[in-house]
Amino acid sequence: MEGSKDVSLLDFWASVFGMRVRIALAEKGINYEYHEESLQNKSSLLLKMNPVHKKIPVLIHHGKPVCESNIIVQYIDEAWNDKSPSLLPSDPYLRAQARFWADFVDKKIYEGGKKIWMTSKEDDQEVAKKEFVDSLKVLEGQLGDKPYLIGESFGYADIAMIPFSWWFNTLEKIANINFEKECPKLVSWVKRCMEKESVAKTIPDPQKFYDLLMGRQKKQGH
Ligand code: GS8
Repeated sequence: MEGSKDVSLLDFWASVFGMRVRIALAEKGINYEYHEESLQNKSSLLLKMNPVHKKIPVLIHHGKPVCESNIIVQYIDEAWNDKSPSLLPSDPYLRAQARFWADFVDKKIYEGGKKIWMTSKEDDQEVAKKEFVDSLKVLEGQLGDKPYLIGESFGYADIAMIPFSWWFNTLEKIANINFEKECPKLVSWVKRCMEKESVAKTIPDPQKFYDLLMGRQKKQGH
């Protein structure tokens, strides 16, 4: 039996990337030691374990680091392949599909969402908002009438995307996006995912994202 000392996670509570890893570990029922990092004052352990990017999350298994959230989730699935559920499908084509959509989330949803509050000009914000909503609609097209992004079970692509739903409430307030109207099936998918304990206990209260963003903007003088 592996003790929790063999597995540690360097993370930051508000990180959507860290949340992916926390959800995957919870899905597999893996015990681990959680280390909260300060991103303004990174620990020497983080700098040693992720010297390339110096970013969280980092999973440390038997003293060896694994970096980059989506890579960590794949590692968890492979290193604990004896534990159910499998996060990636067994069919190679479906595995490729799952990876494609997780990559889409990084490129379009993360980048697109961030742009909405990073751009100060109103016109640019409108463009960013449209791009973001369009990307959500593309994702909703992939979902179709399936319960989860790749099929019948919650897995890798869902784990890549679900942490971003933490932003929705704030984007409704600051950018006037009506998610229920724009992408109702995706909203139902969020609710379905939230019924999983692994997800519900990982995604913080939406108000906390609003407070974080407002605090940050105040500091930057917006
Ligand atoms: C992104 C991790 C990341 O941006 C992944 O793990 O998927 N592609 C990576 N981590 C941020 C915190 S979350 O916004 C981070 O550690 N930033 C510290 C820094 O940039 O110095």
